[in-house]
Amino acid sequence: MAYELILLEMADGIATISVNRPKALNALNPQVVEEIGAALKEIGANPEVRVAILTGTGDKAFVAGADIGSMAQMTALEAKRFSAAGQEVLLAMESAEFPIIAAVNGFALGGGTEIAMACDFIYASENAKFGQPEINLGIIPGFGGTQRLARLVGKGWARELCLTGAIISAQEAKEIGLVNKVFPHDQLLAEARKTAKLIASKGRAALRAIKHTVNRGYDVDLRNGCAMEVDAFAIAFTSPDAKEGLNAFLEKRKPEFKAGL
Ligand code: DAK
Repeated sequence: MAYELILLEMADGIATISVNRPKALNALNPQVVEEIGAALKEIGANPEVRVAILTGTGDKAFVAGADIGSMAQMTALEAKRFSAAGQEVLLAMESAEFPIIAAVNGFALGGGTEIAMACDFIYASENAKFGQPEINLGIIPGFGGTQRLARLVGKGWARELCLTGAIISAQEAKEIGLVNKVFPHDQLLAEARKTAKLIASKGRAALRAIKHTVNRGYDVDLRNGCAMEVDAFAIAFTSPDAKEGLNAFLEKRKPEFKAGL
């Protein structure tokens, strides 16, 4: 598919999706949401790709939220469709067979924080800013913000951020557990790529099993989560990668994981 509002690059086992509307601070309109969904499918169909990075173009914004101009003109039905499409894409990110790293290079507000939270973890540059300012527009988060934020940083912070609309720095976001690591602005993408490269060197079946078990297990009680892990372990164990990993250790060499399972 030809993309107009995102850039998709796939090289060395790593896909990079960049939301590309820098003049609108990469705000999400229905077309951006649709193109991200299409990109996820294209990446999933490429057996060479093991990991993805989501970022924004320009120096100022990752994603400054849902596009307020296009939202203001929506009928209730269009707003419902937009919300449903957004939720579907974010769920597709979580159930994708490859991990996704959010490289937050500037404003990640509203839908921006929400889409970052649907990634597997977040790296941010020092100038990144996070928040759920929907309350200032008289609305509430519509792409799962009330849910994912509470799960990631706890109900107290989720309530404070959603109720006040406060914007927090990358460092504060790190302190509350929203962000894993903060880097100088010009090093963010290189650092995200370094971690992506490390992940891309691992076995595909194990990557998928870990991602799915953490995500699905988080929503159930410990006993059921551990039962999911038992099944996922067995599936990963039967992959050629598991054989390679175990043999490589015994033969005192580095494993070479091919795209297994
Ligand atoms: N939408 C559309 N355009 C935006 C935008 C946005 N979210 N954010 C920035 N822009 C545009 C600005 O209008 C401006 O365009 P021009 O005037 O140059 O044409 C350009 O980007 C540069 O922005 P500023 O001139 O404002 O730049 P500043 O550095 O002065 O300020 C800022 C940066 C990020 C603090 C400010 O732009 C800002 O406050 N932006 C809005 C941030 C925001 O409130 N984001 C949350 C949006 S609400 C739902 C589904 C999802 C959602 C809700 C419902 N369903 C359908 C139910 C999610 C909602 C949200 O995300």
